[in-house]
Amino acid sequence: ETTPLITSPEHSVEGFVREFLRELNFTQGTVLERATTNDAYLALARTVRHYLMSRWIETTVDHYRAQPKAVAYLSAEYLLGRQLDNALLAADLEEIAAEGLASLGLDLAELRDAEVEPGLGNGGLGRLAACFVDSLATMSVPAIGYGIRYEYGIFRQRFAGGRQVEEPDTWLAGGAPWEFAHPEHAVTVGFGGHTEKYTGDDGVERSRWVPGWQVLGVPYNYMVPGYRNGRVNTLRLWSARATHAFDLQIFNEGDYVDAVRSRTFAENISKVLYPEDSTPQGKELRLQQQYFFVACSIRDFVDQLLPAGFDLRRLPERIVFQLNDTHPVVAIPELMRVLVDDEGFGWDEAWDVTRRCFAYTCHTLLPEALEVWSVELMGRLLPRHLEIIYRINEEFLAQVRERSGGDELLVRRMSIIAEHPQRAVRMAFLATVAATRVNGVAELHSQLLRDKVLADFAQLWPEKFTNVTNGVTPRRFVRLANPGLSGLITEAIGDGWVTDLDRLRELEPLADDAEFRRRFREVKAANKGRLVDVLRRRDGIEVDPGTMLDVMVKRLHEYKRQLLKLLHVVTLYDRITAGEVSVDDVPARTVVFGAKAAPGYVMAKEIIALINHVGAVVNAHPDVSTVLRVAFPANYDVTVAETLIPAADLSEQISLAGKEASGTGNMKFALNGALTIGTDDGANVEIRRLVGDDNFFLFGLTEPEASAIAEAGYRPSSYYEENPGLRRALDLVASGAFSDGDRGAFEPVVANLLAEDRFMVLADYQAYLDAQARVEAAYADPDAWSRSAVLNVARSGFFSSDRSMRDYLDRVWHARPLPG
Ligand code: 26W
Repeated sequence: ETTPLITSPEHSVEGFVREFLRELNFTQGTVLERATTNDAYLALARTVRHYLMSRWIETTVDHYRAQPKAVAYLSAEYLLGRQLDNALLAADLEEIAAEGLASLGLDLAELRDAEVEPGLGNGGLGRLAACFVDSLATMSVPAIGYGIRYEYGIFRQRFAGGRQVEEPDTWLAGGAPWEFAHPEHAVTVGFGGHTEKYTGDDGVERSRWVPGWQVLGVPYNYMVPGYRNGRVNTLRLWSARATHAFDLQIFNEGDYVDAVRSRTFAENISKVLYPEDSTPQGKELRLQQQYFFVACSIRDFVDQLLPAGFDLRRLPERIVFQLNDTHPVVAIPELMRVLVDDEGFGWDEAWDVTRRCFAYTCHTLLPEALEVWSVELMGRLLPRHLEIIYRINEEFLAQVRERSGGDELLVRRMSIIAEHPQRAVRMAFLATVAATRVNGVAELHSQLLRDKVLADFAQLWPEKFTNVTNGVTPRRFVRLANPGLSGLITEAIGDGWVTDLDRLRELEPLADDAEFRRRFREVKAANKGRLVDVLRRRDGIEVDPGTMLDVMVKRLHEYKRQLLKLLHVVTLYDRITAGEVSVDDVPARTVVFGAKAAPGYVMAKEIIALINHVGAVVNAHPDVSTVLRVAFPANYDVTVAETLIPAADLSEQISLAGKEASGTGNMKFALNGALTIGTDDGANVEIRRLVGDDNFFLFGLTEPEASAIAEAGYRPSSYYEENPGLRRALDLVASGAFSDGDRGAFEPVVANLLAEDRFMVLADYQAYLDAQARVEAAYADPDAWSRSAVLNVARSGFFSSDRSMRDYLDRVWHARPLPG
């Protein structure tokens, strides 16, 4: 039994103001007259927290009492975005807070802007994790998110001479009002050392791990409030600290300064998020991060969330660990080690339990993004885990041999251990062998996993493979990001859509209602106005809100083909400056880019520089700039997305078919009433099927077509030779027109397109331009365009992450909500 809870502060303006002033005085130690904006923001955040606290404790206690089957989401990344607005929304405090603060002469909007978003992720995979924990809380599912509390999140991007410069993200510097540190629940994790054989009391030969060094994992808890359902789940992020033993030896040797310095070695583990996306860095520190957080999480679940003396043979009844890509896959040998070495299980018994506790989601199709760890590194850092992986592999391959009648080629292909170019552990294979379920993140992606990436495994275990199409949270990406549209929707169909997004269907008839469309356009215009203000204040960029907003925001990667969008811009520039097209005949557009490049990805950084240089020339041209402008605000993040997406008219989703696993930005745009120009790739396929062909601009090669061309030998230069428009665009870039006459500046980019063009930009160029011509024609009819836009909103309810969670619950987790 727990002691009765102190009740939440009173849900009224007076109650709120009292609590806020108390926080300002007693926690911030200041008074209203002297408070800085940051003081007021911190006091506000803590005030809101108080309203959620009793729900949080009750949720935790209920879960402990009921011991239901819980979901543990294991993810190296959570790209959370700002917390304040989401907490205000969940606690139903938006109006009370605005009014209460105003009565004190404070502006909620200004305090909101003081929050630095926790950017603990790179892109799609990290943002997906944040949407999923939001949906799980809102659906009252007993769930916990586990991850890493990076001291520095994704780098801050600035441009110098158009080139990307990275700066550290000091998100904790202003204070961290949303986190709760629990050093008393720290966990010890070992690394390195060696294993030794011994004979157990039962006479059985066993192996045990003698780690060479240890670190402490300190949990930091974050609230994950459900939307007005009385539930608050937990996100638990681990921070690395040095243990005492860590430096004791050096202390004893008498070097105090060295001893203190050595502590930073341990603390480096959670220091910084790796900014590589889709290109694994085989860095030792990264494997340390991965093992660190999953070892802490498993220990935590077993020791803290299960009752004392729980029979671990029944673990699969209580938990499913969802592996967010391969980053947490070392959890599999870790659970085996805990069961076999620490708990005395037999191997088979332990394997039976382990297999039933894990499910694996793959988020990529690029072969180079499939993580491998060299046997040398794995053996040095985690020697016992390597032994366990070898044994898993041995037993698995015996099974393959038996089933295939000794097909040694197949055995080699499926081995968890790759032999070339070096002996290495293939983490995706390990995950696939162990997991109860393996899923892709959109229908096409799951199909390609079955047919290509993991085809041998799908043959062996067809029932293991499933699809769960990604989703996004409607709370953050519609209700909060687009209050205008939310108001319009709620007025029309009530507010049930916020937690039941399929109800957006009820808007369909309104697509044919001229008055509704007019109001929809009004909302879009207001959102553009909001964006104009933000870009002016934040970046000093002037955007004309009267132009079509054509937006491409996502990580910079060759497969996503920002270059294809840029070639469209260059072609428009070329046609206008050559006098082939009159500015009177093209609708005015603003092309907005937002993208960070991995710091070591040279080509991606060249592309960023090229976009900025083309943009500078286009924007400075007296004629061209009347109908075409390029805006590339630096440091695209969740906060920028929240003002950019609701303002967009056109959503660019133009990856080469078969390369983008799903995309989730595509869903956010459609839900906010932008039309998509896109390839038949990832979740675009499902978006187009749902919104209808007439309301989607499809272009480009299909996946089978692209594969066939690659197979036959792709020759990009033939497209250059045969397409005069394309030739002129590339020649223009190569001529130095965008680099003050310097012909060498972007030579590597052009040369790569002509010689290799791995992602078939040139092959899709003409189809893309034709599709953009269809966009222009459609945009010329505002009524028809807004009809399509409304239909995009009405038919995109499927892309709620609540639906993704229902699919995981049914197809993968076999768990249920536990409403309060
Ligand atoms: C370090 C190596 C590394 C890092 C990140 C390899 C792979 C990744 C991720 C899997 C990349 C990623 O974020 N994938 C994206 O996941 C989204 C959510 O499922 C999808 O919508 C995107 O299509 C996919 O690119």
